[in-house]
Amino acid sequence: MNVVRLNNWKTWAVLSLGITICLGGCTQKPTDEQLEVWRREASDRNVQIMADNAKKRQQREWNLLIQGQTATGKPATVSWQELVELATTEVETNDPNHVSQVSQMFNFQGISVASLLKKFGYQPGTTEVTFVCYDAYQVTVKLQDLLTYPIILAIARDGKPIQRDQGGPIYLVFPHSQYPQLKQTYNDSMWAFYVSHMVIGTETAQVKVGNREFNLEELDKLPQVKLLQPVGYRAWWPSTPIPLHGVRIRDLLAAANLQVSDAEKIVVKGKPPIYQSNLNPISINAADIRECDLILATRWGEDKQPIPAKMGGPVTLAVGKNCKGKTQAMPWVTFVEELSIQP
Ligand SMILES: Nc1nc2c(c(=O)[nH]1)N[C@H]1C(S)=C(S)[C@@H](COP(=O)(O)O)O[C@H]1N2
Ligand SMILES: [Mo]
Repeated sequence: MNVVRLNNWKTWAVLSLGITICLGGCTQKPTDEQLEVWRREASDRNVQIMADNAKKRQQREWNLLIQGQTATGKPATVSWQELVELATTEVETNDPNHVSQVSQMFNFQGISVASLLKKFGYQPGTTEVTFVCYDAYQVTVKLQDLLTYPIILAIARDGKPIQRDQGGPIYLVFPHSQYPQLKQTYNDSMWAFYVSHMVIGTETAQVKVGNREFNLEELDKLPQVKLLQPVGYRAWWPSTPIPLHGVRIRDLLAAANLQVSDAEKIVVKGKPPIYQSNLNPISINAADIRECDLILATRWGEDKQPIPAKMGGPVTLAVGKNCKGKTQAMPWVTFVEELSIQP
């Protein structure tokens, strides 16, 4: 299987700091020197405020969601504060993604995934855990390996928080130096940056459409469609044309008694935070919903296998070849949770 990389996460990861300088409201004409001093003071203050806000935002909002086949089947949210308290495991290793000198060692500090599995439990028969990232990348690790090795969700490197452009604030780290055999199974592509969710096994399918919830049984009762084409997901799918099976979004909207006018859009929400920006939601025109194949897929392959979390399942968006323009170019959303209508 190929790792399909459609987008450059780095462009998404960059935080832009706006700097506003107050030059208005001065009645006496200041000298150029005075202006320069004020400008610098305002700018320094602004940088400080922005940095403080960024720090607060990161601590308040960067939670880790634990979902899927936990012991109770219920999801949980671990706050940043709790993560900091749980981050007691240290791993000395080099970092395949930050190689300045070949053998440079780092001291990573983080939460051992084994301790999270112990805390939240897992249902019998669970074999995998999937880490979902801010940018809609995900990696899947064998449960047995997580129980055997100190694989951690690192929140500090050499005593400092991990910067966003270094994979922080939560970076999945493997003890490569202590257990070199792990490099075979978990190479550099498995070190997941900015992890936002830990999904135990695969969730049960559940999609919110307007005010209604559809489970797999209900989705299966709607007319089933099959698409056959190369997929547009970021990673872990074959690169050859693949059969995808599911339901048309238009049939789903009708089943939920939702009418969409031409002025409205259908917003698709998936688990990864990048899909959930209010400023730039993933949306589809009403006309495209009517006229081309936009489906929520629940199975793949000739043998209609369920879509595992490893591939972004249980429910994913697929865009048919007959869709045009902006819709054709849209991301194929993984871990779909909700469809809603917006003006
Ligand atoms: N969140 C996230 N983590 C990620 C990736 C990504 O796109 N997003 N890419 C993976 C891959 S394929 C590699 S090789 C390494 C380094 O990615 P880079 O070359 O884009 O820095 O990070 C891994 N972790
Ligand atoms: Mo990669």
